[in-house]
Amino acid sequence: MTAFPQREIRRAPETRISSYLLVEYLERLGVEVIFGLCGHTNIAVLDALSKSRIRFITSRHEQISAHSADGYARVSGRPGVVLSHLGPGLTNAATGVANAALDSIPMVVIAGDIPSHYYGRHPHQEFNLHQDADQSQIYRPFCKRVYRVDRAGDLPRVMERAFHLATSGRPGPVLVDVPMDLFSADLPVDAFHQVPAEIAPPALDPATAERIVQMLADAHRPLIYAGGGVLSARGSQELAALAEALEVPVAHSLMGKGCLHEEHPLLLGMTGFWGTPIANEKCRTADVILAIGTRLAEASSSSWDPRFTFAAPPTRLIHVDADLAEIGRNLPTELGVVADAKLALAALAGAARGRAHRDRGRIREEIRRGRRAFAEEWAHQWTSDQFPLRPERILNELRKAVPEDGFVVTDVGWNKNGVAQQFSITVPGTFITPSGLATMGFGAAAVLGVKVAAPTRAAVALVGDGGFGANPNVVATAMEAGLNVVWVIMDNAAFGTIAGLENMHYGTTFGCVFERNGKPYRVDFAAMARAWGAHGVMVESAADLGPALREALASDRPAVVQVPMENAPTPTPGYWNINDIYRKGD
Ligand SMILES: Cc1ncc(C[n+]2csc(CCOP(=O)(O)OP(=O)(O)O)c2C)c(N)n1
Repeated sequence: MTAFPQREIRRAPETRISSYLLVEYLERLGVEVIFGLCGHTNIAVLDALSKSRIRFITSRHEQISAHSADGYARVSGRPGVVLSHLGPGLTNAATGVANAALDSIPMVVIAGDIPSHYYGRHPHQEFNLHQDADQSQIYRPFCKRVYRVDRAGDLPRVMERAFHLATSGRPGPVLVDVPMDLFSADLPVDAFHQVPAEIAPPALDPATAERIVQMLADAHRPLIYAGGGVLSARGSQELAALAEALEVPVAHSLMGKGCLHEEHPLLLGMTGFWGTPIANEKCRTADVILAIGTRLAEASSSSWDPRFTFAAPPTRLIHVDADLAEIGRNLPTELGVVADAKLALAALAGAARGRAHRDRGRIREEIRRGRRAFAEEWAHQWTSDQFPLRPERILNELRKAVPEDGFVVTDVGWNKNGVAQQFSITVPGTFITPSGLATMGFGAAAVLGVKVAAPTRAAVALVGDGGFGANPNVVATAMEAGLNVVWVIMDNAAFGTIAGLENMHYGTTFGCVFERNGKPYRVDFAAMARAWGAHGVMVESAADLGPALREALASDRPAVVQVPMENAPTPTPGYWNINDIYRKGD
């Protein structure tokens, strides 16, 4: 019998619709929640999500989705994922994504775009004034990478790259822009086979660790300056071990708040414009500073003016950061190291253990006295009974009501500056704030993602009435998603921080206060919360606040506690160059 070669029978590979494969891939990557808002370009993904174990949290504004994803990422340590519609959906989300970018928060934004076959025909909701299907360009200045997917077959590879880039090195947002028809295309069932590689973060080599430890040990007035990178790397224990081994005081940036227990005897506090005098003074007079996980940003560095916070030189600066581009940018740097903050601190603490160091005199006593002297300036305000309340009284009641491991999420305004300066944070990572972009509207929305990431812990947003008013429909999202967060609104009937600044320089608060017929105009946000089915209380005396907070924290619903407050400025022991710029005309 003649043996004929077997003819290969070619079958079409088994395929499925891409959006279902995409969602299964996200499940495999460990995505547990997606924040977003619907549109005709992304409902294919929504249908796939409806069949998956990934939770979808819808909001009433894409900025809320992006801030919530940001809050979720900060607490969970996983990338936040946002699903957006094209055009106005993506532009609405932009502020939240940009805020995440400037605070180095890992995020993947998946956006629908116009159908690919309408390219060049200017279809509905497309940005095309300079180029067809151009929406992804809007995200270029603040994304680590912007991907536009042109073929369905590219989607798996692009998704893998997006998660890889968002989470590795210096984390940040990545946009994946997908023509809507590609969500309904057929793909081989195994198309999404590649997952991001596990990355071993860069460590500090032993010789450099030895050199840095020796510089710190020999220094007369050494100092460690900790930034948000220490917290995102979960490096607080290693930081404490290094500081204690060499008896080196620790100051921190805004993002570094909480890097050490507030009562740690070597903790100086925050630097810069809204910092503390002792932290600014010790930084300015240090002979060696080890800055780690920080970009030495303007506000925390008193606009880099050597008279206030950092004077390098003569200070010799060592700078350890995940991002090479940050090193040497703002201050002359003697030694730069690209390393993960936790690994670097572990190596340094190991090298420092048992090491002889120069006598630090009475550094702990100096810190204690310096911190106490500044705190005494406002001590009487912490118990003030005045109504509308003093902001310090609000902080006092909040600190007593929120468990130590509860989260305090701020916005911008008195809330951010006051908490960073005066509020005790004892558990690392429980202070969440928008630093780089300082976005009004962040706090009220980010708290939702914080609660999703840590559902059993208290989550409180401390926000101004201006900031809360930017997007009050966060309450609706919290109600629908069953997120029992608390918003504490410091209500001074103004964009108070800017009103104070304008008044200081121009003698007016024009355009910065809320008025109707010449009188302060207050929105009853507590009533609004009740209208949405949430718990809402308007505080009517200083004595009301403590019980109101406890009731809100114990509530089985989201809660708004609105607190009428005096518009008083936060103390500014540092410097900000803007104050030298304003000129008043005739
Ligand atoms: C989106 C956005 N717009 C404008 C600003 C400028 N800004 C900084 S603080 C502030 C006032 C915030 O007012 P409020 O939330 O009431 O807090 P307060 O200053 O009264 O404590 C404004 C408008 C900003 N940071 N973000």
